[in-house]
Amino acid sequence: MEMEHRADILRIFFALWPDSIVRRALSSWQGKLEGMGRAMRPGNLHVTLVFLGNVEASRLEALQLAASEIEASRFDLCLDEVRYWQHNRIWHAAPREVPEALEDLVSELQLGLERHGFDFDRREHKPHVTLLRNARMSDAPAVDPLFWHVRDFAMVQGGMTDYRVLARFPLV
Ligand code: 2AM
Repeated sequence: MEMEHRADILRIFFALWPDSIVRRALSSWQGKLEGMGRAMRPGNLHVTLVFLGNVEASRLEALQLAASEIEASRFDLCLDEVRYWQHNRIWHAAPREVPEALEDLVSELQLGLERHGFDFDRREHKPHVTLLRNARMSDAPAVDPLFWHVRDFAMVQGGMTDYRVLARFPLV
């Protein structure tokens, strides 16, 4: 007798995924905010580019193909501020100036996903790394600017505790 299968649904987003040096620096910024909220696991720190949410496992290959067609340039991202957002109670790291190449990458990715019939969260993109959730406000700690040489982006699966990089796509 044939078993009935429920399609696997995965929580998917595209992100800039830091190397260990950037990760360590961001984790030390979390240390400056100790006690102010729930720190994200250092291994999960990232900048979301496009958030899709639920994607059927059977469509992952098509999604990966869509992302691999993206042609976008490498860039340097300077994270130089730690800020608090009251509306979602998170402390995050952010660039004072958003590089044009980052905005281009997000637009290209959105266009590519649209072309392949994928839906995603269309709210205005505000690049940031969430450091602490369920957090309360205090004075923002001072930080030394952190230079992140962005050479690729990643397709990521969200989980209960850990995020998993499913694929990486080089920038040219
Ligand atoms: P956040 O850190 O500001 O909450 C995984 O959930 C990642 O996708 C997080 O970085 C989260 O941003 C981001 N994200 C963007 N849009 C989202 C949405 N509609 N729901 C959940 N997470 C979203």
